[in-house]
This record gives sequence, C-alpha cells and structure tokens, in this order.
Amino acid sequence: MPQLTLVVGTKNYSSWSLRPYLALAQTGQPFQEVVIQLGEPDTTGKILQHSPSGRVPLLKHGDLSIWDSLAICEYLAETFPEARLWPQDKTARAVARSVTSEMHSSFAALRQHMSMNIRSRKPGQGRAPGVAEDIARITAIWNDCRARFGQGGPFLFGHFTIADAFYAPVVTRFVTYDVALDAVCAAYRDAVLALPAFQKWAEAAKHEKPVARYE
Ligand SMILES: N[C@@H](CCC(=O)N[C@@H](CS)C(=O)NCC(=O)O)C(=O)O
Repeated sequence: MPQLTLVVGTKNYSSWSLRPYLALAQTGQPFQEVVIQLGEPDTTGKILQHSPSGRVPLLKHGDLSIWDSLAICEYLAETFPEARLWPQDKTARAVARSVTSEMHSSFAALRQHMSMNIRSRKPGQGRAPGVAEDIARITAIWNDCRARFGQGGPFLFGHFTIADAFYAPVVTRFVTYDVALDAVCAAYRDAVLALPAFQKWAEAAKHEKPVARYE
C-alpha cells in the first residue's frame, strides 16, 4: 500500500482539515501528517508546495494528490470500503451525501461569525444575522438523521460516516460559542467530542501558536 500523507492547516482553526483527518483515522490506516501554520507570510507558498489549489487539506497516496475535503473523503471511502465511510443502505447513503454536500456548500453566516477555534471559549459571541437560521437548519438535520437512520450507534447514520466528519467542526463551534442544544443534538455533540481521533486533534490544537486573524 503506498504511503498516505495528509497535509492540514493549523489544527485549532482549520475546520476543512479536521474533516478528512477524522475520516482517515476511521480507516485505521497508518498515515503521516504535515501541518502548515496558517496566517504566516509564507503560508501560501508552503501550501502551494503540496496543493495546486493553494488550500489545505490535501491527501497524498503514493504519487496521487487529492485536494478538497470532500474529494479526499470520497477517495477514502472508495479505497477503504471496509471502513464504511458511507452508510451501506442506498437511501441512507443518499441522505448522508445530501447533508454532507449541504455542509460543504452552505452555512456561510455560521462559518463567518462562529469560526472554528477549538481551544477557545466565547460564550454569547457570534450571534450575527443569519447564524440562528444556520443553527436551526443544522440541528434539524441532526434530529432528522438521528431519528431516521441513527439506530445502530450514536452518530448521524448510526456508525461513524463522512457526514459526521463534516459536522465535527460545527460540534466544536457549538462548544466554543456555547450554543444551547436539545437533548438529541447534545448527545450527538458529545459522541463526536468523545471520538479518540477528535480528542487527539483537539489536544494538538491546544499547543499551537495563535493566529491573530482567527482569534
Ligand atoms: N473547499 C475547500 C476549502 C479549503 C480551505 O478553504 N482551506 C483553508 C484552511 S481551513 C485554506 O487552505 N486557507 C488558506 C490560507 O489560510 O492561506 C475544502 O473543502 O477543502
């Protein structure tokens, strides 16, 4: 098996990087990691040494480079089917792809005003126009998935899937900004926070250099 290397941004802030990291950890495959510090004068140059898009994350598998969080997760699902990164059932898989794509393309207000900052606590901040609507939509998605597909475990589709990887940065935002959740969403949040791979990422994030523009 060719070497797997995941290139990510500063873990405390790089929400897009956290997603494929969790999916890759779920495969159980050994991998190397390159962490690029965001917000430095040479950040773009360093990212461009790996990624043609000038953005992280990027996955290298031997000679192959794959960029964009969703493309990486799709590649992992195809390469390691035993990890069940998508639900087995076609209907559940279609919904999992829908909610994942919605996360990939939407929730601009939440992303802008509640940016990911795993180690920080900012209760009450970030309540800008549009944020409450994004939170309402996300919590509706979580409730719907848990009710319809969540019987086999604590995640959106029971066992851990790419949909959970995509919503994990939202989980951390809800902790950072102290967003009140109903019982179903609070239990789901806690299941994501308890993932060993998430805990490892969050522990590393505690020790990183702060980046003023993301604080
Ligand atoms: N759509 C891309 C977004 C990637 C993205 O925006 N990454 C940010 C970090 S989270 C980045 O590389 N920013 C470049 C920089 O800060 O210089 C994906 O899903 O991977």
